[in-house]
Amino acid sequence: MTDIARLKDKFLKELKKEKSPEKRRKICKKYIEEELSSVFCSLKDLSSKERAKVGEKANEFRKFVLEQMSSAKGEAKEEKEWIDITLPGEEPELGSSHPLTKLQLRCKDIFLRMGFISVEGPELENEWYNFDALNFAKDHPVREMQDTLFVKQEKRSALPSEKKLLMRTHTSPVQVRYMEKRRPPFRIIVPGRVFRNEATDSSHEINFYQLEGLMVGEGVSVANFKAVISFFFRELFKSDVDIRLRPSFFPFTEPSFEVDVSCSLCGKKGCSVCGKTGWLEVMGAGMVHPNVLESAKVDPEKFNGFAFGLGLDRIAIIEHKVSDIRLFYSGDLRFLKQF
Ligand code: FA5
Repeated sequence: MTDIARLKDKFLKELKKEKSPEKRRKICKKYIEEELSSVFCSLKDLSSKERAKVGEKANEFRKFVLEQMSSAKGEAKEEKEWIDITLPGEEPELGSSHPLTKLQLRCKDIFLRMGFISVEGPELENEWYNFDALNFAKDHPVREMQDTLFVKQEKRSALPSEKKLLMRTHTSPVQVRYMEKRRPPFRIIVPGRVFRNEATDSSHEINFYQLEGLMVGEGVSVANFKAVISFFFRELFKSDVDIRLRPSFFPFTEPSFEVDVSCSLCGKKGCSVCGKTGWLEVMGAGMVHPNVLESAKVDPEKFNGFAFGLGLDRIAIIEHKVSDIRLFYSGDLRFLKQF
């Protein structure tokens, strides 16, 4: 028996004794790095004939050890990555619509049933549509930095108001955008996100959702408005919430009013959400100002109409008895998963 044959015999015996693939891999490594390397080192002391013979056998053995080593390595990897296929699979977590999205869809559905169509407008608006076309005076305080989020622009003061950009403060600019391209009669709603530079509290956010409504035609009256919103709230709440109209002011409506809904959180007794009044202001409204119709190239002598802007977040507060508007934007799944 040659030295190499003896070495192989010893190697196989050692390998057979070891069950763990990791340990078998280590034995192979030892034979390559120690045993075989000393065989190769001793080749120089042999005659050239012997060297060729022993060298060939040693190379064959080395190849054999390397094969054993790679199969042990494969087994070790498999052992580590072992999967129990009998375990039940992990269920993927399904997302769901945000409560404000769900509410928006329900509101849309009620208005669509009354013959309104839903349209959209840009969140990045210009001063013309957001203020000028809506009859806001040039020095109206809402145009101040502390109320509105303006976009930084080079040489802004020299730009015409059509080019001065801001984050829209309400959905009303879409009234003009829509009307200027079409002829009455119109019945539209505009759901969307709006932005204000506000100090937040339990009923005020810096970004929130509105749903604008606009109905323009011949002989449209406040009575039509009351009929439309009464039907809307009845359908939405499916219960008897009280509604009241208060005189108000908006530059783009005349006359103007605020619409309040009774606070369901405190049952009209007064709480922090309704500012101790028992009522929550949910909507601004009024008859479209003739100047706005003119801005949109609609003849105010022939046509008139009503418009309203509903605060969706406030409705969600009332409906779900949520104590703070900021929870809707917190991204807290413990809160959101309840809806
Ligand atoms: C407006 O934004 C008018 N564009 C509404 C309008 C449209 C009037 C058409 C006339 C004709 P106001 O600023 O009141 O009006 O906002 C409308 C509603 O948005 C409020 O009634 C309230 O429900 C909601 N709202 C206002 N500010 C906030 C805020 N910071 N956070 C949450 N909701 C708000």
